[in-house]
Amino acid sequence: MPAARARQPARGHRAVVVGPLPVRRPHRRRGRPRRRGAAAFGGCRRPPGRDRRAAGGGGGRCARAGLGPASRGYTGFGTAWFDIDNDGLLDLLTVNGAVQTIEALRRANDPFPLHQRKLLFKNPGQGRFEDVTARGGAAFELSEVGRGAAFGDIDNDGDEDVVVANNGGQPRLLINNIGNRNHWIGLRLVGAAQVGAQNIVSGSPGAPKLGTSEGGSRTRDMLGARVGIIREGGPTLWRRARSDGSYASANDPRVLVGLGQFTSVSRVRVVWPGGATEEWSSIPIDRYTTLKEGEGK
Ligand SMILES: [Ca+2]
Ligand SMILES: [Ca+2]
Ligand SMILES: [Ca+2]
Repeated sequence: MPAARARQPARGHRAVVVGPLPVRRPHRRRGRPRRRGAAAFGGCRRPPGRDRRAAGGGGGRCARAGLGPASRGYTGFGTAWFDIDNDGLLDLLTVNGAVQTIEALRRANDPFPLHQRKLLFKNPGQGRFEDVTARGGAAFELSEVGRGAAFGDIDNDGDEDVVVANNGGQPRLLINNIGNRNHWIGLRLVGAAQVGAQNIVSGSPGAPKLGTSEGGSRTRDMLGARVGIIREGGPTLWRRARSDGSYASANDPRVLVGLGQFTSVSRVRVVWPGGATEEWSSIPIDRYTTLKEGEGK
């Protein structure tokens, strides 16, 4: 069991709001579409890493996890497991939009009868997800033709934000307002011989910008590397450096891990794509740190 429980957002709290981009009225408000088509989670998968508890199990357990029935009738395009409240348990967002005309919308003479709501699921850590879409904020009141979703900490404040692309509509920037109420650790994993002399370059928001030079050489993100966050008195949290995941979208390749109320990390273990394993200690929390292949222990 973790040493301390993360704070939960108050019921009714708006977890995510639309950021600088304007909010316009939806084509039709809410309007749950008629149940048709494939369930968004018909092929439910575990999230990246080893933390089975985060997903409520593997394939075939969607119904028991509370995901299958809740997502049936939606077509998910942009999807990711991400820790919206940094409590160490991966939550789930799906950005939906149909590819076949929704008959109820067509009958209502909707000019673009493909729009669907986004869905947001909270992971309480007990193997079953909670549909918290109604508490998600203004962005979740919109019904749009969602396609891409890019996940990353766009404002470098320690929680994951989302950029949503819509077919025939405006993009949306979903700014996370609750994640950095908990502790977190941010890591950028770079390959050997691509960076300069520094072993660890820290700082938040002083983390190196993606694709920029560092120490005179161009950096390369080690996509596919797996990261274990080892905490005294708590389970190891495994994540993976990745930019893939959603349709026509690229995620922030940095690894951001919510720590809940844990105020330190014992060690960070990295399994590089080539198979080598290294560890670092004394990595600060609540900021970003760059780890270079070949300079761990
Ligand atoms: Ca969470
Ligand atoms: Ca953020
Ligand atoms: Ca934030």
